[in-house]
Amino acid sequence: MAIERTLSIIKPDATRRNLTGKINAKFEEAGLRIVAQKRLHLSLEQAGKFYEVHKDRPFYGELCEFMASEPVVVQVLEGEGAIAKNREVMGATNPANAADGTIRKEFALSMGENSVHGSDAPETAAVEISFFFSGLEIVG
Ligand code: RTP
Ligand code: MG
Repeated sequence: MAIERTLSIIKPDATRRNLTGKINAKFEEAGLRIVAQKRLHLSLEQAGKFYEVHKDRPFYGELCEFMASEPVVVQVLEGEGAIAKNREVMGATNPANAADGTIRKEFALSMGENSVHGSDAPETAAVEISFFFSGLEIVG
């Protein structure tokens, strides 16, 4: 399988509870390398732009407000099949359905406050990585 890069976000419910290191350990244990990382406090406008694909969904307003409520950690993860592997390590969107050992099973509070974001396909990964990082900031 090819080496891929994917965009990951450690969401405000996790940064608030000081879980950045524990979540990063899950990525590294799964063979994903953190090749770029920074902590940001998104504005409501930035969160809205990042989640624009969801703008017609009923949870859009709540999602954007949550993502702008407290700092996030944005990161690029690299590895073999990194996009699918990261989704596997994250677990299902709703923590009640997440498999044992996944980040969301262990740490998520609810469907909204679910601790992590991960790109869902190669096309979205490319767009989402360039939303936050320049090529110079990614060191593989
Ligand atoms: P993400 O984009 O954050 O990695 O999560 P995902 O692919 O598993 O889920 P997606 O369908 O893309 O939804 C994006 C985020 O919106 C929030 N959400 N809330 N209240 C609700 O019904 C609801 N549905 C989705 C979650 O925070 C989800 O991660
Ligand atoms: Mg998604």
